[in-house]
Amino acid sequence: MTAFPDVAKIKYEGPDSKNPLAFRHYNPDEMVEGKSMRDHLRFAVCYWHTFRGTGSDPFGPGCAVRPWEDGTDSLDMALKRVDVAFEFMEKLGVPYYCFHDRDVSPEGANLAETNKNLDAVVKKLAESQQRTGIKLLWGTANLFSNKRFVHGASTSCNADVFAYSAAQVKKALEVTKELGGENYVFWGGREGYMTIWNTDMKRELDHLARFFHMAVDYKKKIGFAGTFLIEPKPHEPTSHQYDFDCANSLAFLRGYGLDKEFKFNVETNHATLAKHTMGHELVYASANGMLGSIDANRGDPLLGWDTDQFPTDLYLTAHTMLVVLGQKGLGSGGLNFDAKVRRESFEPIDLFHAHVGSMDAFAQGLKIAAAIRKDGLISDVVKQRYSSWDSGVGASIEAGKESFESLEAYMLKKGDADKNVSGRQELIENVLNRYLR
Ligand code: XLS
Ligand code: NI
Ligand code: NI
Repeated sequence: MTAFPDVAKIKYEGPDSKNPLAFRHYNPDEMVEGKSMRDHLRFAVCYWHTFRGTGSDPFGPGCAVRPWEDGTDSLDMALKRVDVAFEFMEKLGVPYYCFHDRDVSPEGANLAETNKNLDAVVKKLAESQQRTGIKLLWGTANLFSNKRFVHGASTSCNADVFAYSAAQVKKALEVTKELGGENYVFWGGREGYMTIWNTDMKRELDHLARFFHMAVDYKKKIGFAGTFLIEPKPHEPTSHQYDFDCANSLAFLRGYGLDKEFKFNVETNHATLAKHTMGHELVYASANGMLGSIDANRGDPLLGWDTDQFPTDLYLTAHTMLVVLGQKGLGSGGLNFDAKVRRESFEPIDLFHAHVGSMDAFAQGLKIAAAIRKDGLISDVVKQRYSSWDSGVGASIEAGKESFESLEAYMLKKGDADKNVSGRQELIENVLNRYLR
């Protein structure tokens, strides 16, 4: 059985290729700054959108054509779907995938049955990984779809739901470890609130921290060597999510003594929902040593929700890769396409177009970022802009040798600050465009 009979393995054909099912830039073995594109980009396909997405939106049900689906959420279907997923990923040539427990296997009548279902699918996932060489970038638990999570999971007002969530994450950690997962992600789901009037915020935050501490303890106990990643998101589904953005999440982690145990999985559309650019979130996380992985997608400037579109904007991919190169890679992290095809793109082939285009956009972004770094034109402008800190009073302040009194004496003697120089934004933007030809 093949799910994609019309698609052969996607190959690199070079920038002049007109073949929509070929890479024009993603050439896995091509070396950039001494490392292969494959190792720089560490692409992952996400199971939830790509193999469970139906095209439903708040205004209508799913309409995606998926001939291999039998319309059930049965264990049998879950097992068949693994073959579809691995056929897709092998043809695409991605090294990694990511999943939530409930994407890959259905819930049973109780926790024990649910875990049993998961074990059956994990067995097949392990065999498929073995056969294809495709690896697990990260695993996670879905603590938001089932109605028991209506008030959240670890921040629920119902202590039993906290307990259920702990049991579920325990199991998800075990299977992630079993499958050689390189990270484990915590996205808040419904960890937040709809109205402050019914919410004991302090208690909920304490519970969230308690949950993370338990997860860290269990990680150490079972010897899971992957990285723990928090995925910030400011809103949706709740009106105020607790892991709002990178700065807010870092403050939370530090406040509860958890910051050494986690990094961030930064998602483009979450950054923009927080009224940040992706660039802001990436640089903030990276500057604090917290950039662990990326959920690569984009939003729609005219729609106020997490549209999770495939990223094709070269300004975005080039800047993202500039930050990644700047910190010498993502370590155990990667670029996970947490993205879904539009509802209007309902044919199976659209899944290939979407991934091929975004992989190419990131490969091109990587080449652009490397060229920007090589030329140094932009970094020279930035360096020049801060040159007053390289010597004299600037260097002395940075070295911690000055005080309010000494700086007052310095300025009284000098009379006024040196003249400012231009920020050169337009110049930088023009230089940038030279690389995006
Ligand atoms: C939802 C999140 C989710 C996480 C994994 O907005 O992006 O898909 O990546 O739980
Ligand atoms: Ni995500
Ligand atoms: Ni998201």
